[in-house]
Amino acid sequence: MALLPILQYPDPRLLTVARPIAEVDGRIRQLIKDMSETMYAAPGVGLAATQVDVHLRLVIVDVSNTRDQLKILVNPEIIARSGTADLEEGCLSVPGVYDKVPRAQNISVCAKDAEGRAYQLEAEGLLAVCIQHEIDHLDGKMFVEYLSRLKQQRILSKLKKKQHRAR
Ligand code: K1U
Ligand code: ZN
Repeated sequence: MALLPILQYPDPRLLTVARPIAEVDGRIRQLIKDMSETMYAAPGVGLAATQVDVHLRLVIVDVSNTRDQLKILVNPEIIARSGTADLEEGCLSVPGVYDKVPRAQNISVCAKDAEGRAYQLEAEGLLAVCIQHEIDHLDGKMFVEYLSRLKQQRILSKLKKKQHRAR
């Protein structure tokens, strides 16, 4: 079992734009295994490779109550969006902060699975919000960037104090 360290905001590595995955090979499948163990242990409902300091376009999500509906999205691309979601989101890289940000309620996303097979997923609600949040991570964008300057400053000062105390 490999639990990977999750980068904590404002670590500048979280701003890196991830590269597409050329081939889904054994190394990527091992990364998927390690990321899923890390996400379930956190616990979280999603994780982007960026958050474990691997700058490749890979996202995993599981929003099920039973925690057995893992979805793997290699090189995900949103091809359609509709509606407006009204959900608070959180982030394993910004612990203790929850807020609403503008997201589509429904999305269609193209991706590859752990065998490198292309598929299309129709997602709504929390699953759709989570996938949008994770793809933002791959593009080096943090959900707090959607919040007001004042909120961002408060979050930064709270997390910096917390990180200082943990040293
Ligand atoms: O990307 C991440 O940092 C993971 C994040 C994903 C997310 C959650 C909610 C809305 C959008 C994106 C989390 O998983 S935060 C933790 C969390 O929300 C949760 C954890 C356990 C059970 C249920 C929710
Ligand atoms: Zn996050």
